Amino acid sequence: MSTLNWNDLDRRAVDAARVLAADAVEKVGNGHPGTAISVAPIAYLLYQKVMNVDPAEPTWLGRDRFVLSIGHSSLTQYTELYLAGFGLELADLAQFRTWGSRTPGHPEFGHTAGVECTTGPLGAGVSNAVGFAMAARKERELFDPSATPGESVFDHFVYCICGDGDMEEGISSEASSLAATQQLGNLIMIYDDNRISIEGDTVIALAEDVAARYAAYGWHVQAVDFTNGLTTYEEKVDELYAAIEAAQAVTDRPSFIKVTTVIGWPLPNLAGSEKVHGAKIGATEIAALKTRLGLDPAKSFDVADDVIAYTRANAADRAAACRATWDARFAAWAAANPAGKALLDRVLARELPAELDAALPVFPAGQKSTRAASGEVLSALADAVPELWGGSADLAGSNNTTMKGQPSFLPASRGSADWHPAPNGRVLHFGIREHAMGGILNAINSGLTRAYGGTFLVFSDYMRTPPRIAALSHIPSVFVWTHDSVGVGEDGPTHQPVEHVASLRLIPGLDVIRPADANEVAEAWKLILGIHDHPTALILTRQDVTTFDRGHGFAPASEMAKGAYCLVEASTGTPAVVIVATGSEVEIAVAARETLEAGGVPTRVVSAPCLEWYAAQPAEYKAALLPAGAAKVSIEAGVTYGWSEIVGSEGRKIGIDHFGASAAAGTLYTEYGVTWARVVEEAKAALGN
Ligand SMILES: Cc1ncc(C[n+]2csc(CCOP(=O)(O)OP(=O)(O)O)c2C)c(N)n1
Ligand SMILES: [Mg+2]
Repeated sequence: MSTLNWNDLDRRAVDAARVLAADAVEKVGNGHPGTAISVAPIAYLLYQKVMNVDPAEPTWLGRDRFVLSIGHSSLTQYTELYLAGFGLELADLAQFRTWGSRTPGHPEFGHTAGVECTTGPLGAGVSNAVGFAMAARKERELFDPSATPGESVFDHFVYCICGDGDMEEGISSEASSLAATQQLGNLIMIYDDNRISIEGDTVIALAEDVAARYAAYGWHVQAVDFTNGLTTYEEKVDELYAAIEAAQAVTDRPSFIKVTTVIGWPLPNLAGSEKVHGAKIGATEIAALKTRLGLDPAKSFDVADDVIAYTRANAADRAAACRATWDARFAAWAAANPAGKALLDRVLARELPAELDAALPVFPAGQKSTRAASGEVLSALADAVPELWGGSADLAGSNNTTMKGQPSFLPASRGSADWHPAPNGRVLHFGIREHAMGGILNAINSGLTRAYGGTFLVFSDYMRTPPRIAALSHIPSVFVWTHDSVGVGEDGPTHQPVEHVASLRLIPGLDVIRPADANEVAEAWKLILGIHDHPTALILTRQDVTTFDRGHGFAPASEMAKGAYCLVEASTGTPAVVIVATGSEVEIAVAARETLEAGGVPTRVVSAPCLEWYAAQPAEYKAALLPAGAAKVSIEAGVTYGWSEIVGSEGRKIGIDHFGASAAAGTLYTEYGVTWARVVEEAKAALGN
C-alpha cells in the first residue's frame, strides 16, 4: 500500500473546488451546489492522486475513465477539470449553465473535454460505467489477447461516483448485477451516501442496506465514514485512498465503496439539508463558508495562484509519468502486434474493413423474416468485422442477435450448457435488463468497438432513454428491435407494438430503419456500420416476408441508402398512384400494385425503410419519387402519425391507430385492414373512381 501524499495545498485545492461550486451556482442563480461541495475531496482524490489521465490529451487511449453518475452535481467534475488543467478556466465556471458555455447544467459527452459520458438521468451513469468496464476488457482481448489481464496498454480502471438517486433507480441495479456476473474487477464505484435527495431525508424512500445489497450482487464492498471527524477530513481522505487501493487489488469483482457524507458540508448552517441540493446557497452562507475555510468572503471565483499552479503541475507531472511508461509499452505492443495495430488504426480512422462487401450475404428470392436475415448477416460478418459484438436481453433466439458459432463474452466460470465463454467472446448476454443494456451499449460504442443489443420492439419503452442519450451524445449504438408489429400474433396486445416506430422517429438524431426484406437487411447493416456519429434502430419482423427478386423488376437494395426509393416502377413509367410502405407492408404494396396495374392504373411502389435518410434527400429527388400529380397511399402496420408529412394531406394513410389483440397475425392484418385489397380501395378512392 502506498502512502497518500497529501499536503496543505491539497486541502486548499479541495476548499477551492467547494467555494467555486458555491460561487458558480450563486452567479447563475440555479444549479446543484450541495453535493459538489461535500464530495469535492472524493473527486479531487481521484483526479489528482488516483486516476491515470492526461489533461493535455483528454482522449488518450490508456486513460482511466471517470463517470459522474450524479450528473446534477456537474460542478464536481468541472471544478476538477479546471484544477487539473483540462481546458476549463475560471471564466468557464463563471458561465455555468449559460448559453454557449462549456459548463452546461449536466455533463455532456463531446461538449466538454474530459467528460466521458453524458449524465443527468439518474442511474444511467452506473450502466455507462459498467459498459466502460466491459469495453476495457473487450478491447484488451481484441487488440492484445496475449497480454496478462491487467498488464495490457488497453487495461484501465473505470471510476464512478454515484449517489442515493442512482442507487434508487432500477437501471443501476440491473447494471450492477450484470457487473458482478461479468466479474468486472476494473470497475470501482464510490457511493456518496448522504441520505438526502430532493424530498429530504431518504428514510421515506430508501430503506435497505445498500452496501449489503452490493455485497449480495457479488461486489467487493468497503465503507468509509466522512462524517466521523469532520473537522479533520484529511485522515478520511487517507482512508478512502486506502480503500481505493484495496479495490484496485481485487481483480475478480467490481468494487463498491460507500462513503458516508453530509450534503453541503462544511457549510456552517445549511450542511445536511436538502435546501442545498438544488438551489443557490445565498450570499451570507457562502461568506460564512469562505470565512470558515480561511478564505476572503468578499471574493468570488478566486483561486490562489499557488493552489492552481500546484494542482496543474501535479496533474501534469502525474500524466507525464504514466504517459512515459504507457507510451513505451504502447510502442512495444505496436511493434509486436502489427495485425492488432492495423486493426486499431482502422477503427480509430472509422474505416470499414475491406472484406465487408464480400462478406455480406445476398439473399435469393423467397420468404424470410427480416430478423432471420439479420441473424444471418451478423453471422456472415463475424470474421470480416472483428470489432462488432452484441447480444440480447435474454431473447437471443428471437432477436437473432447471435453470430453463429461465436463464443460468449463471459468470464470462464460463467459458461453454461448453451453458451461457451471466451475472453474475446462476441455474444453478449444482458439478461432481462433492457435499460441497462442501452446504457452499456452507449458506453461501449463511444470506444473502439461496435456493439448492438436486441429485444422486442414493444420493450423499447423499457429503454427509451439510451437511444435518446446516444443521439444527444453522437454515439453510434445499434438497437435491434424485432417483433415489430401486430405480426407478433398470438402473444397479444402487450407484445404488439403499434406506436413504437412512430415514437422512435420522434427522437432527433436516431435513424429508424425498417427494412422490407432480407436484402434490405444486409444493406442496412452495411450502412449502419458506416455510421459513426449517431445511433440507429433496426426494426425487424417476426414473421416471414417476401424476399424480392432484385434485378428482376425490383430495384437493388443499395437504393435504400436514400431512405425511400422506387422498388417497382409503374408500367408506364409515369405513376397515377404511388404506394409508400415500410418493412413487412412493402410486400402488401407490391400485391396491391399488381391488381391496380391489371386494372389499368400505373402504380409505383416505394419502399421507405428510413424516413430520416429520406428527409435528407434533395427536394428534386423527393418530388420525382412522390410526384405531385400522383395519388398517394401509405401503409405501415402501426399508428399513422407522421405519414401525412410523406404522402401529403390528400394522401391516404393505412395503419393501426389502436392496440392489437391476441390472434393469428394474418387475422389481425385482415381485421385491421392492413391488406392489399384495402390499398387498392384507397388508391381508387384517391383517384376518384
Ligand atoms: C431519472 C431521473 N429522475 C429524476 C431526476 C431529477 N433529480 C435530479 S437530482 C435528484 C435527487 C438526487 O438525489 P441524490 O442522488 O441523493 O443526490 P444529492 O441530493 O445527494 O445530490 C432528482 C430526483 C433525474 N435527474 N433523473
Ligand atoms: Mg443524496
